[in-house]
Amino acid sequence: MLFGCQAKKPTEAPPDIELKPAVAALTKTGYQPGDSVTIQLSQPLHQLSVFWDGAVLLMKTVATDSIRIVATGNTVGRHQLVVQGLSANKERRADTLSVDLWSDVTPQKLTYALLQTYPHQTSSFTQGLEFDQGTLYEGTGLNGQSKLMKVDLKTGTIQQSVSLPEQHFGEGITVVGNHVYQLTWTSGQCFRYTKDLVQDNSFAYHTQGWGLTHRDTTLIMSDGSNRLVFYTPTLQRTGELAVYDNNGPVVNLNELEYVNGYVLANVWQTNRIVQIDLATGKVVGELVMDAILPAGVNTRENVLNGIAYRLEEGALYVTGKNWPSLFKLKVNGLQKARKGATIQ
Ligand SMILES: [Ca+2]
Repeated sequence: MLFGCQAKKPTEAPPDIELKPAVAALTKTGYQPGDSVTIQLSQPLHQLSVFWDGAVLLMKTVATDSIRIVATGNTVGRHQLVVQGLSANKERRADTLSVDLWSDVTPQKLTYALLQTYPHQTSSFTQGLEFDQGTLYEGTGLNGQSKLMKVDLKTGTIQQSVSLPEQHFGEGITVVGNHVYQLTWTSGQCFRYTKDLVQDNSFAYHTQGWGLTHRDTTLIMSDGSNRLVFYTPTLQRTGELAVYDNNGPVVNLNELEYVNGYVLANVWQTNRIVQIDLATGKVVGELVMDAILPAGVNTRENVLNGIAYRLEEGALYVTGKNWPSLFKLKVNGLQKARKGATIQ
């Protein structure tokens, strides 16, 4: 024997544990509201019940090989499906399955016109962009280079700035009331500043920090997934919203901008900005920005990552990491407010 030790007996399951095979399975996990969902059964089940998020959806005296249900509800995201019943020898069998409900909306392609091109500092690794009362704020990233700045729109020059300590990688920013908030990528720290850019507080959170915007006094944060997470101004988490389009979850949501009941998010490593309905999590519109990408910039590396809406003009300002330009756009359809949009 190779190591001179005795061969062990094969491990045997204790006789009182019986491994029960799965009784129910789905042919796929992503559906749209109203889709028919086929649940395949590995054995006939008697007195069968199907529960959708804890509520009875279907009851049958007996089912042999498969059953069909309809994916219910208008809320995108993960739903729980429980299938239970009795086997031929009257033993209880149950399986818990997950159904991902995608959006049933095909995003509308939003058209836009380029109104103006402004200079942008190519040294700015843009992570956040927002207007507040006519002032343009920009947050930048990278360790040792992260800043919060006020920027002169017309010249691109930095009017005022504060640097983050080297260990922090700056991310999204937003202005709520008299304060500016700035996320960090992996430090779990959100810094709060006065509008004179003096840091006066910091708050902890427990995800990565990517993009930041707000609606009223609710902070809305992205973390690289397909979630938007809601916080109070002292970073108490109050809820979240899963974001889906008609092709599945939309991950890598990055810089954010709240506009008229929707959140605009640029999707990391794409030239796409999605318009998310805050009431449902569905992507209802999208902007494809290829037409304005600055020449000579590798936008795989130096991605589009700065969106700021100026309400008084109804104009959207867009830039990217180390881009030489900042663009002012008129986006058709953005001015129309969504009625009854609520944050869950
Ligand atoms: Ca923004």
